[in-house]
Amino acid sequence: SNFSSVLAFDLGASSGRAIVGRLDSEAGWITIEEVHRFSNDPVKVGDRLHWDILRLFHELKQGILQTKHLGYTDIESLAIDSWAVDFGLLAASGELLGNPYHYRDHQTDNVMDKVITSIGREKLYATTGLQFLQFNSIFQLVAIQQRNPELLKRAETFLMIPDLLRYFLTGEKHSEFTNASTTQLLNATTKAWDTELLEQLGLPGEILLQPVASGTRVGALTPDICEELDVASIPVIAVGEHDTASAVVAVPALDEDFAFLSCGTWSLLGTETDAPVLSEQAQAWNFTNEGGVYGTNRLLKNIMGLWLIQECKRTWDKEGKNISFAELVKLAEPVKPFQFFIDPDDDMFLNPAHMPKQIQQYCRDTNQIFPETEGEIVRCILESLAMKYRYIFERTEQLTGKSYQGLHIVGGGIQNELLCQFTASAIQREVWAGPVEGSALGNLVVQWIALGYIADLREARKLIRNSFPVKTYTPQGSAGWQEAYARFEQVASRSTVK
Ligand code: ADP
Ligand code: LRH
Repeated sequence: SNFSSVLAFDLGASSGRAIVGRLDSEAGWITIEEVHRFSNDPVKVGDRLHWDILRLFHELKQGILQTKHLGYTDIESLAIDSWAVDFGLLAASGELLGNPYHYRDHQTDNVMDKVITSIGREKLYATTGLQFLQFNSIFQLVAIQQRNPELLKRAETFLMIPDLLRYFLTGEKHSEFTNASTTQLLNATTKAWDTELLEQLGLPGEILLQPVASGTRVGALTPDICEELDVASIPVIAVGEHDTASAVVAVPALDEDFAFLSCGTWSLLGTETDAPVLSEQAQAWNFTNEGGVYGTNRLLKNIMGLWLIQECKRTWDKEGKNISFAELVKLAEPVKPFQFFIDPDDDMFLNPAHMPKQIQQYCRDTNQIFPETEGEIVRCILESLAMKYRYIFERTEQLTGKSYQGLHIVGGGIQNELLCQFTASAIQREVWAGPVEGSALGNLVVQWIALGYIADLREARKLIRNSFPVKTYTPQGSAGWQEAYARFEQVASRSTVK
């Protein structure tokens, strides 16, 4: 038949979803149905912050059950993608050792600087091509080694979050390439674990598995799981298991050269290149080179993103206010523009106890008046994010020597239309928003490429372009944004290397 159905699990830092995709290869048309959605709530125990990994595994099972209950009996494969950098450690018995840490756990505070001192900043960047973020797996491993060396001693296998959940489903242990590239332990040139770096840090290289290419079949549901869920076995594919790798697969670009913003908990802004960009300028601006599917490279920068709003919302929810994201945007809309700015990427916003107070503190520290109402705080965040997008967009153009006509935005953040409009106005180019389920779609189409239904990445992007709406935003009020950008830059220059 011309039809194929596959199942994608896309786990973001704020929520996860199971999405069935149906491809009509004759008509060149994809449809999707969200069969299950669940929140992803980190859990703090003592000083440590963890992911609730068994709950997430439970939700994967619920997703498989829901798929069956909705009548999809012809699922040809499934795949998982998730946020990057985090991992679980397995004992020799194959059992999970402890609960994986959340990348915002404070155990890595101050670890990065020590590693940089011992290895050298230039050397680390030249070797791995990765931006310095204090939570990269390399720094998490060094933090564990210092704080809880017994854990590392007992570990026999290191598995990134999607590798781990896939192992729970299939019983097979594999490391997938795109996610491995976010550890800062993979060599950007050879695409293999950098043994010299591991040795220098005294990390146990033997727990790392050689990465498999994205789009590789890596097992099937175990007989036990099939029996428990009463389903037939389903083949499992390692897609671009880093959610950002999958999101960029789904950018509906017609040109070879395009700029993208993957907009969710994080904002990842950059472009796709053929090879890592390791120039002095890229290092000075702390741009990253992450592995993509089918030999692509992502040159991009992490921007703190909608985490800032999520955390304000969580604080206000605790106070019993329960304001939805849509309502928060409505509150921000009538607020007078350009009154206060933050640099979203200041370290002080990575994981503060009280985000609204932290934002006010930043404004005080930079001699500005500060936002007080919920609407003012959200306005401050959205304008500052749009300004930071411009800052990184311009630097992306400078690094590649290319000029982009507009910016593609994918991910849950495009539901925030005020942010999309601000972004177009800030960058003075068009913004093309869609699809909203970028990572899940990227996950689905790589499964279809692996199964032989879609020829390649180019055809996949064309199919997505045909099947899902893209909304265009055009710049407005350019003089005001231009003048305000100068003030944003001045305020943000207070922050250290960004
Ligand atoms: P992740 O995959 O990182 O968990 P998503 O891509 O699902 O994140 O995006 C979630 C974000 O999208 C929320 O934090 C929120 O800011 C934004 N969002 C979701 N729904 C809406 C809405 N109706 N209006 C405005 N913003 C929204
Ligand atoms: C986005 C993301 C991003 C990483 C961060 C940890 O979900 O994968 O690409 O930097 O989470």
